[in-house]
Amino acid sequence: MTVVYLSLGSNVGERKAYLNQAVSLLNSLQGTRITKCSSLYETAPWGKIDQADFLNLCCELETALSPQNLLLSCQKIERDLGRVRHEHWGPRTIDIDILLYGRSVITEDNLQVPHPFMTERAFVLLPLEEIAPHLTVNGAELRTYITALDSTAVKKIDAD
Ligand code: PH2
Ligand code: MG
Ligand code: MG
Repeated sequence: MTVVYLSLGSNVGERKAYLNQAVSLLNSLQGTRITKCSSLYETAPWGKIDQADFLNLCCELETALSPQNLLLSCQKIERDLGRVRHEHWGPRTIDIDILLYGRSVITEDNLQVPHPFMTERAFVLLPLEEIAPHLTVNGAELRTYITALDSTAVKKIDAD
């Protein structure tokens, strides 16, 4: 079993429902179980800023799936939840990104781990720090990256 961290985001339609459904579908993948899930975070769009705000979360899971099979499974869940790929970094019902796969470093055409932008994105680092405060990425603690970023547009939503 490998411990994996994922980032999930939605900025179209019933955002919270899409995230909940995605987490539940991830938990039912073969040989996979969700072990931690962060709070929801309301976040301003990053990168391509002329689109609606996102809800983001991070989760931890244990899986027997290989990185490529986990990627295929995440892409199938994205399709099943109505994701249509229009434009790079554009609006989406659900996006599931593999952040970390154990301590593996993966540099394949369709999969880079650690996720190449994770250390620049407060919408990834804050929920990730909530569930895994002691993680290090590329040799540095999450806090080190967070301190260097503007996280004012990443707001934790209280559970209801
Ligand atoms: N995802 C992106 C691009 N920009 N911004 C926020 N706040 N949240 C996201 O999940 C996000 C983004 C590409 O996947
Ligand atoms: Mg993404
Ligand atoms: Mg993605």
